[in-house]
Amino acid sequence: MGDVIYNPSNMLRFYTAGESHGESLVAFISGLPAGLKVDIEFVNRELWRRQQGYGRGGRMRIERDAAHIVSGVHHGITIGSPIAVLLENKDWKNWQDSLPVEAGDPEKHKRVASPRPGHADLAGALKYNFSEARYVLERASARESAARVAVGALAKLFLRELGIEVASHVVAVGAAALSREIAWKDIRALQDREEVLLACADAKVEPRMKEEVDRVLRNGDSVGGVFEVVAHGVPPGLGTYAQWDERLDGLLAAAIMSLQAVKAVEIGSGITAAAAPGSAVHDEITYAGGAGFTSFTREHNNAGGIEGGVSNGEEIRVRGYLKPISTLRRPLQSVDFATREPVKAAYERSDVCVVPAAGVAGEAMMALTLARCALDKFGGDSMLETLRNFEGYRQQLKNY
Ligand code: EPS
Repeated sequence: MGDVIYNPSNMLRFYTAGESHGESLVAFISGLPAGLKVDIEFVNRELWRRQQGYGRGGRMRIERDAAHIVSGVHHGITIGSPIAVLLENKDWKNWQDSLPVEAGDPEKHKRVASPRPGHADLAGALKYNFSEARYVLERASARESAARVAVGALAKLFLRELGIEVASHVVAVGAAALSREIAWKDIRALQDREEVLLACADAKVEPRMKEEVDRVLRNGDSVGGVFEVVAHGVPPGLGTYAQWDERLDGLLAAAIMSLQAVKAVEIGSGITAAAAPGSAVHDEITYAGGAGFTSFTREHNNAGGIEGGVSNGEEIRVRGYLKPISTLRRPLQSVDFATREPVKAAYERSDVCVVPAAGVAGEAMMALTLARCALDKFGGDSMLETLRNFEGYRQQLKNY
């Protein structure tokens, strides 16, 4: 297996580059088999979905994200070589003088005079030895998640060939929260909405979520929340307990936790399970037939589709818990980088709620993680080979 912690895959690798107000974002993905159809409209729709949601700031009126694929795809299919995707920052034209690649005019630089509590500003400035936080926020910004969504969409197209789909919904915004589990078909249906308010599947709870956003908007504050990402149609057997860094739950937790502003990750009903007796938590097993990969069935899915670090054939459900956005219109106390005097934290145009957008980025991370594990299990340099291997495994499960 691989030699990089939390990247056990020899096959699928991806990276991003780009600053929030730089010329463009770049995403790179290597290891997708040849012969995968690339539906660029689907990729752009995913990018559009990430830009939606009530509580976004002015920046989303400037950007109109679109994927510009520059390598690895020809005649509408992957050719097995690395894929690079560019996403133009439309806002770049407003930053060319203040954030140039060349030395430029130092008078025009836009310093971030005081670090925002909760943001990477202070930790990043100390780490990289910057006298202020401009370069820190440029890369720490959640704008980067657009690049992940672009390659995540390619991972979704790959998974689709295996019959696996990934979708998300918003479980909570501030104190407004769902009190029931939402079925897959209702979560899936959210993707087709042409207007996204808070990506909540419950028509009674969504207006309460909007009220939470309205309240913080009035107060110059911000709000966090919880999104859930669900993968449907996942076969049993992705990930393994055989080695700590190959466990699917660990990989997914790291993938979701790596998203900007996520401070906790839950798999299935992991948080409430900690306070419940085992008899109420574990999902009893029956053998009743059905449409799944095997005839083993479960009454419920508290495990979130993963037992022992291995997918068990149920839906995979992972929740990301977002802290409130750290840029506040009524800023918290901080310290001036130059004078060390007490001042209010810097304020720049900002979102006040990004839970639906984070859910879309969470889908991308789930899709990339599952695609990586599927390729580790099934391999293949071409889709023909991958699908043949997958079909052989499916038959093996049927015959079990
Ligand atoms: C962000 C600050 C805001 C957000 C940005 C994330 O950017 P700006 O300062 O340019 O208004 O809009 O999110 C995006 C640009 C995006 O595409 O999601 C931050 O500091 O994290």
